[in-house]
Amino acid sequence: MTAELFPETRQSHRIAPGAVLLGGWAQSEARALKAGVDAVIASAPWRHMRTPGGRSMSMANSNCGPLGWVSDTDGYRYLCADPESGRAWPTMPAAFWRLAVAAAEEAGYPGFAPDACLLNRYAPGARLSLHCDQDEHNAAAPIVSVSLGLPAIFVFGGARRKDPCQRIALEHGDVVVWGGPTRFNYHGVLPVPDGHHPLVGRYRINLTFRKVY
Ligand code: MD3
Ligand code: FE
Repeated sequence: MTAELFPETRQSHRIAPGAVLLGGWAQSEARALKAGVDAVIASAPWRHMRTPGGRSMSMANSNCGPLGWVSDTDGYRYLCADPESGRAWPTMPAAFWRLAVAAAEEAGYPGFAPDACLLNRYAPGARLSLHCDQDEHNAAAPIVSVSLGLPAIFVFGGARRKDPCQRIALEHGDVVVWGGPTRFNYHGVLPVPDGHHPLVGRYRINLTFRKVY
C-alpha cells in the first residue's frame, strides 16, 4: 500500500515552527499543474544555470510570474526578464496561483501574493546541496513548495550549516509551506532515485512560490 494510491493517508503536520507539510494536498490538481509547467516551459525552456563558482547545476530551472530567480557567475538574483530570451517570464498559470494562495492560507498565512515562481526539474541523480534562500527581500512571507513526479528526500537543517538535519520524504502532490522563524534555515535535496511517474515521467519537478518584494 503506497501513499500514492491512498492520498488521504499522507500526513499533514508541522515540521518546525512556521513550517507545515500538507501531505498529498496538490494531488487532485496535479494534471492542471503539469499542464501549467508544460505551458511555462514552451515559453521559457528548461536550462541548467551556473553557480557563482561556475559549476553547472544538476537540476534544470525555469520561472514564471513577474520575477524569476537566476544564478550565474555574477551571483544569485531575481530578474523581470528571462536572460535567455530577453522577454518577460511567462505569466503564472491560474492553477499555480490558486494552489499557492490556498496552501498558504491553509498553513496560516492568509493573503499570500507570490511575485515569483521557480521551477526545478530533477532527473535521477540530480540534487540540491545544502543552502538557505536569502534572496527574497520580504522576510514575512512564506515559501510554498509543491512536489510533482518522482519522490525525493528533503533535508531540513537549522540556522547554521553545521546544525543537525531532519530528513523528510516528499512525494508527488505534497505541498510544504515554509515560513516563520525557520524560513531562512538550511535545506537541500538528496540525489533523486531513478523511477518512472505516470504523469511526470522520469523526473521530479518542484515549484516554489515566493514573495520577493
Ligand atoms: C526550508 N527547492 O529551490 S523548496 C529551492 O525541492 C529549494 O527543489 C527545494 O530549496 C526543491 O531553493 C524545495 C523548499 C524550501 C524552500 C525554502 C525554505 C524549503 C525551505 C526555506 C527555509 C527552510
Ligand atoms: Fe531552497
